[in-house]
Amino acid sequence: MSEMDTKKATIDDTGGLQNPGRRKFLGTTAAVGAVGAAGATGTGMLVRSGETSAAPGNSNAHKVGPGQLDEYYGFWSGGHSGEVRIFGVPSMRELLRIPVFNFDSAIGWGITNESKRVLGESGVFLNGDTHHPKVSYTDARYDGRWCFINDKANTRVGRIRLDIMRTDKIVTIPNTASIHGLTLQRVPKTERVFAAGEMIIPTPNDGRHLEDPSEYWTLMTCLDAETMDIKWQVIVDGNMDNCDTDYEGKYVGATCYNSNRGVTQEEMMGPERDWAVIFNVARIEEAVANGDYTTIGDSDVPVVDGRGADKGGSDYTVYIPIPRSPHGFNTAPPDGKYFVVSGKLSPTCSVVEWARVDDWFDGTITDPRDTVVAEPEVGMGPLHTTFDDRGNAYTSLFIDSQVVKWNIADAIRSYDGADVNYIRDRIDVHYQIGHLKASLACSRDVDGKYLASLSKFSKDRFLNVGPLHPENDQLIDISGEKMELVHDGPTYAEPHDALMVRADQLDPVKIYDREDPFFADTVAMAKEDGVTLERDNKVIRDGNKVRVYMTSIAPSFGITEFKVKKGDEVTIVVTNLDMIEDLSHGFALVNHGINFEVNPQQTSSVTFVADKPGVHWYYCSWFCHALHMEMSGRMLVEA
Ligand code: K7E
Ligand code: CUA
Repeated sequence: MSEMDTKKATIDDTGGLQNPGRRKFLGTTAAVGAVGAAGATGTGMLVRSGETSAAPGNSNAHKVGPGQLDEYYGFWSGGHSGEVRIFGVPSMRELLRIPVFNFDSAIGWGITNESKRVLGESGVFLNGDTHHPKVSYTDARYDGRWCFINDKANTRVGRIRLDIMRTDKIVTIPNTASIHGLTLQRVPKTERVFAAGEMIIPTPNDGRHLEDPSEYWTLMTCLDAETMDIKWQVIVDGNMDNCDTDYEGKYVGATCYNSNRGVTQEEMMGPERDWAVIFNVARIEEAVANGDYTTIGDSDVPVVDGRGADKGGSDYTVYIPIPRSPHGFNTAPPDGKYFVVSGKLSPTCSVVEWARVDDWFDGTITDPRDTVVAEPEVGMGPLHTTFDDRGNAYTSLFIDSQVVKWNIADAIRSYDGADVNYIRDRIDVHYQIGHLKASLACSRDVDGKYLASLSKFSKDRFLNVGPLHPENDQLIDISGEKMELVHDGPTYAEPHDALMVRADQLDPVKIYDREDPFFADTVAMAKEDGVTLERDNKVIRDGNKVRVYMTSIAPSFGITEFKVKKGDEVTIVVTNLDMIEDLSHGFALVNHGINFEVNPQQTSSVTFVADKPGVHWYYCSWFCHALHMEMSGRMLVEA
């Protein structure tokens, strides 16, 4: 028997063409039980050799030798580390960490004045929980401008500039709690960012309705991608989870679990069906323009009322019933004709046609369920779905610890009554997969080459490093008929989602432009002091405020000694005059908790109170030269 024949036999043996997997579908109660058991006892981690795709390598295309460059930039969320990471794909080499909501000792994120301006008032929090990195689009193609990221922990949205790979905006979202889903307008370009509030709270959350969950709500928020101002919010029924947009710039939609707005786990799992809620952006913005909105508490953000699940929707929303506590919401490329909702506590995915959402809003369809065009059974614990360029979907199965490949057109035929097998392949992943993402699968350029599978448990796959195990981010070659596992990659706490951008779609700078807005405020301060940063080394005293302007050129700082008085507020501004790629300096001040990066042509600054009389050395922390160890100086603090 060929590999394909073996596979088919397995599927048939375990219960027919549409069987969700190795065992018969257990029914919803069993499914719910298994969700708990999988994490706690490892029920879902049984070895199942012979049941799934395990074809030996048919290609070495994924190998990236020393000195060779990767084909894709991978943007990985850093989970509750609060950062975003860049991986090279297919090598899965970690290339960079970009702090967003977290403190970062290496580059001084949270220490420098420039990063504190970005963090703003929310910088008092040292943690964040990033889930869904999204790169901006022009005409549904990655345009290399920004990567947006949510903070579930402290209800924020951050933006990373992809030319310098640094965060330049962070916004706290009012009136809602814990931003989970995050997605972007694709067409004509990313002008709007959508942030789905997850947890329900009283609105305003000022002490009223503490014990009355029927008065708890959550909201969808729309931000202006350019200014990061909040444009509007829509109040909805239920909790929102993941979200995505269409390919025409008309809609954003989110999955919803806990449609009866419970506050205990039993209540949240109660309903047999929850829903996907779709927002009609034009109608919402029309209502805002007409003044047809309210505001909540102190916030002046226009809030439109999109509740009405019991009636199927409102002027602004449609609630499409979906079984059961659905999680992932993913629009299928390259044309964006359908979106797929992954059922989580139901072994199904639901395929919805965007054009039928049009039909619902113009009244041609009156039952929101009529927007559903397929509901394939795919396996246990479907969480997220991604796509290739050949009409196939790939769904992560948390409980089964598998990726299942299925064909969308065949699933639609099957839903219409045809006797077809829409399941194409299954592959074991290790273990308890959450997100998965195929190369370019959120864009028109989807290419069906690689799939990143982000598993929550690594168990036995790596050397034991103690009670906290790494996650396991695996790379799967999906270019052929059968999926092929090509790489295990341990990662830290805990990448929920990732996306891949083709290497030629990004063009980061290698050396800062002296006009870069990232440090423009610091440049303006220098100008007021009459200081030209590219030339001057000067100490300026202004009452008890002292500003120390110094250059750095390997292997020296422009100032190697300066004197201040105890209690002075000292601002140190360092400008790296080196023009050589990769020649970064760092500035660390001993016993002051200060260290930060100064990359070629960058200006960085820090402000602190000199409260310890004595001699305090500062040194360059980025190894830059044979005399790097000698690149240092002294701050003398008079008693
Ligand atoms: Cu499934 Cu936050 Cu996208 Cu985690 S969410 S897995
Ligand atoms: Cu400059 Cu090390």
